Amino acid sequence: MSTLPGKKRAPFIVIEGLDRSGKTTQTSKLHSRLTENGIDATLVKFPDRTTAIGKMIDSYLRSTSELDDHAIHLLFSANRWELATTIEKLLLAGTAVVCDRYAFSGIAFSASKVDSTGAPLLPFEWCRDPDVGLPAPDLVLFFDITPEKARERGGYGEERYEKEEMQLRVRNFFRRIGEEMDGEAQSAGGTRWISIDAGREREEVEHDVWGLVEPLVTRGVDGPVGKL
Ligand code: T5A
Ligand code: NA
Repeated sequence: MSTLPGKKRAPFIVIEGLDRSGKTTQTSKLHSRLTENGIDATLVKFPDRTTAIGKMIDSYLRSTSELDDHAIHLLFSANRWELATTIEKLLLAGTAVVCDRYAFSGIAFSASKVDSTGAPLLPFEWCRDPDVGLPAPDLVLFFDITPEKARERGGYGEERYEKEEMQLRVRNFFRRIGEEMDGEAQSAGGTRWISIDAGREREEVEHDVWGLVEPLVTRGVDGPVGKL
């Protein structure tokens, strides 16, 4: 049952960022802290590797299968559409949704893929299209980290995109998306995009995340769920 005042709905909060920036650590901390404070919250993660589509994504990421670049991009998006109605219903019922990666990862990673000459494989606009119409987050916390800091955390793993040059391109695309979002949010009252220095101690990052999220979940959000 919702604990929000009046006709307000709960907020949709996304934590985005580079690989090893601490998204999973902080989304799960945030979810527990909300619950401990008596606030209804659900934790969601993309890719959701448990669904049929998610299993195809998982084997692609672990390089046990090959897929056309367009096809895998559309699967990542389809994996979000599988949960779109659920997310919207939760928010309207007063349950905050905390999400570990979302459409911005979809765009930034696919747009960063290049051929052997360094030319982009997929146009930025094409990468954006399949996610148009998905529930829009009210707040995106972008976890920024340098490759040097990521390396200190045991470095990138074995998965397909966990290479330093790829991560640098992804970082630039995330910044471009953030700048565009900021402009739109100011005019249309849409998504707020806030960059967080994720290279610091866990407790410092947690403190900043809570400071941004707590007022939003307590106040609630007016109006319907936005659309990307
Ligand atoms: N992808 C994803 C797409 O291409 N398209 C899409 O549409 C989507 C949704 C897998 C890949 O898929 C791509 C992006 C990815 O390349 P994933 O499953 O989210 O995506 O990736 P994971 O491997 O699960 O997670 P990440 O590598 O992104 O790591 P996290 O979640 O950012 O970091 P976390 O919390 O697991 O922490 C990493 C390590 O650092 C430590 C942790 O204990 C852990 O060991 N750590 C810290 N150490 C020091 N200081 C801190 N502040 C720390 N915080 C955490
Ligand atoms: Na993660």
